[in-house]
Amino acid sequence: MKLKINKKILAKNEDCAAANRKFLKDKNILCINMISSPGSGKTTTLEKTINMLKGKVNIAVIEGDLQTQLDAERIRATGAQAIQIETKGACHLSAAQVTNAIHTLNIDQIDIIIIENVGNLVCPSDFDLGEEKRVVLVSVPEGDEKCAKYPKAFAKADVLLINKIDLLEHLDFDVNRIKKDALKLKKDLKIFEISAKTGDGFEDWLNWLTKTKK
Ligand SMILES: Nc1nc2c(ncn2[C@@H]2O[C@H](COP(=O)(O)OP(=O)(O)O)[C@@H](O)[C@H]2O)c(=O)[nH]1
Ligand SMILES: [Mg+2]
Ligand SMILES: [Zn+2]
Repeated sequence: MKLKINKKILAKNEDCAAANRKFLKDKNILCINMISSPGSGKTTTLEKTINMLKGKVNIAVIEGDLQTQLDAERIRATGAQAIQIETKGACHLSAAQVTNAIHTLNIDQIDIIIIENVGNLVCPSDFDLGEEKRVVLVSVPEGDEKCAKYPKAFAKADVLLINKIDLLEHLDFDVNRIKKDALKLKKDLKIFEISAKTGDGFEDWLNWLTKTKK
């Protein structure tokens, strides 16, 4: 019974995601779904990305959190548009919530919409939001076993961002291990090592982003 209901929910979500994808494609907007654990640095990475591309690429953000408008406020402080979805307890975003958010944004001047999903490496992987590309982010303090433990998040991603590399010298985090594990799950995964704090490694990530937009 439970399985049947889950299948139905996922099928309905797929329809909605397909409609989002078509709508954004017609408007020539690149949409990215960003997935990671809480605190790994999604919002900080987005702030840095927006600031570094200012005047060149216009980015809007859809924020997902259980509650509060805090992340949307951080993004707005950069000058970019941000819509906050408060899921009121749900641990992932659904495509229908994203549809509403897209229609709340002023999308006339937007090149890229980045969705910061609810901090969770588990069920967001199962919910297509209508994105063109999926980015999974892992940070150094979380440990290098994340791919092994949460394979689906990596197998379905196009990009892996390894964040907080400024902390590598303080922690036992084997970058090669996580890269090897990730590439086993997805052989053409693009991997960038970054520090959202210092801006290290951003050049390659931003190049990928701007190239993918074209
Ligand atoms: N040292 C260091 N701290 C970072 C980096 N990126 C984010 N942080 C810190 O990690 C914490 C969580 O960041 P946040 O962007 O809110 O994570 P989110 O929950 O994934 O959106 C904050 O205290 C950030 O300042 C980084 O590259 N290096
Ligand atoms: Mg955040
Ligand atoms: Zn969930």
